[in-house]
Amino acid sequence: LNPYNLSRRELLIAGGGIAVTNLSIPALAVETTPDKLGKDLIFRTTDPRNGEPELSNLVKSWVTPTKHFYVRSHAPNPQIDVNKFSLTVEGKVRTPLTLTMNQLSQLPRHHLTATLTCAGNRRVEFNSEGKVGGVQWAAGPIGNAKWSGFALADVLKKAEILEEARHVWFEGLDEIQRTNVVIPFGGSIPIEKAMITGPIPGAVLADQMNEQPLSPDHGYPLRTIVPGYVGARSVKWLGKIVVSDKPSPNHYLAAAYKLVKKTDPIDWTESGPIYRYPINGAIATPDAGTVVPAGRLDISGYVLPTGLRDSRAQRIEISTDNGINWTVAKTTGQDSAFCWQLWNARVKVTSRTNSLIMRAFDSSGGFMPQRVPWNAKGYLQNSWYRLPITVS
Ligand SMILES: Nc1nc2c(c(=O)[nH]1)N[C@H]1C(S)=C(S)[C@@H](COP(=O)(O)O)O[C@H]1N2
Ligand SMILES: [Mo]
Repeated sequence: LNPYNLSRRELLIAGGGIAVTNLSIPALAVETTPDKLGKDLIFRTTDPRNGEPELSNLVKSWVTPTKHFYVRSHAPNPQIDVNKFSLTVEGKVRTPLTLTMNQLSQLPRHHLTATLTCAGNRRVEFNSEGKVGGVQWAAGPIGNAKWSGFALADVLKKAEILEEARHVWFEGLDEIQRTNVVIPFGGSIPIEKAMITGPIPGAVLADQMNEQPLSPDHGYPLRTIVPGYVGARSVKWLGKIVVSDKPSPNHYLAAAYKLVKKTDPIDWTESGPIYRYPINGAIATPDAGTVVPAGRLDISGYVLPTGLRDSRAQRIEISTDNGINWTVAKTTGQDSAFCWQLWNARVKVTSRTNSLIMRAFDSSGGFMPQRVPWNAKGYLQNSWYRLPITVS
């Protein structure tokens, strides 16, 4: 009855055997104090910093406050002196560039709200079929923030890309210790995505999050934001852009972030890198393991439609009887491109209810399937979200 790998302490907080008597009040959020870097998260690892918010905190607002926005880092935050900082643009370009923050600021500024989600969101749910590697994420490594910065396309136009350009590589200024080498985090996106202009560019070089300069955890002073793609493509502490005819050879594009079954090298070669994220969602309140009386129960959560410009959440459904009957939930946030939606529903639970199930559909044909095949790295877990509860 504990598929979310919650610690005993978290379970006590979640249920504690205390019946929730006032059904209109969702389970109480845990009041905690932000850490030195302003984060109010459950840290799965502290060095490097990997933390996700309590789910009840996550769905309090459509725009996620920075203190409740997950952090996923592969190495300690690099210390960057913004006065010495510059972004290099090289490779298949006519005019290689070195841009200071001041020079970048000459470009037109773009503001957009977009959801970032880790490909490992809900990873722990795979463990019942076989332990998966990586940070043991529940459903919290996702957030919707206001980003501000410069269109990657504007920078690439300035650099004048050559005919043979096919991919744009990003390289961070962090130093990740792998077995025998130290490497930066990196990745790439296809040139077609990189060159998209307009109000929501294909990629943004962001220097602000939620109307503040980026915090050290989120990539200060500059990061990529790639709407519609898994978080790993949004490289933090961005130091270098390379235009190439090939995808990035960086480990985090060429090897990690693939759906593989085993240690078979054929599997790794056959499967391509993950770019776009599929639809996903979760029930955020009440907490897993909550004890409730039979009757009406208010629940809430989030849904993220497929990472396509025109995809919107279409139908969010809840079942209290293991998927026989479904109740349609109401959305409560904004319908905006590349953004999640929040939802709530009032359902009826009976003494036979042992879990709540959530699934969703989007306008681009995406849906949360009943099951997804296990993969060794635990990526893209977007099956029906099951929340165990006890009806007293
Ligand atoms: N330089 C750098 N960029 C990075 C990472 C990293 O470890 N180093 N992690 C990536 C991953 S896996 C995710 S999910 C997002 C998380 O962004 P956040 O920490 O701002 O939430 O950043 C991506 N960009
Ligand atoms: Mo991630």
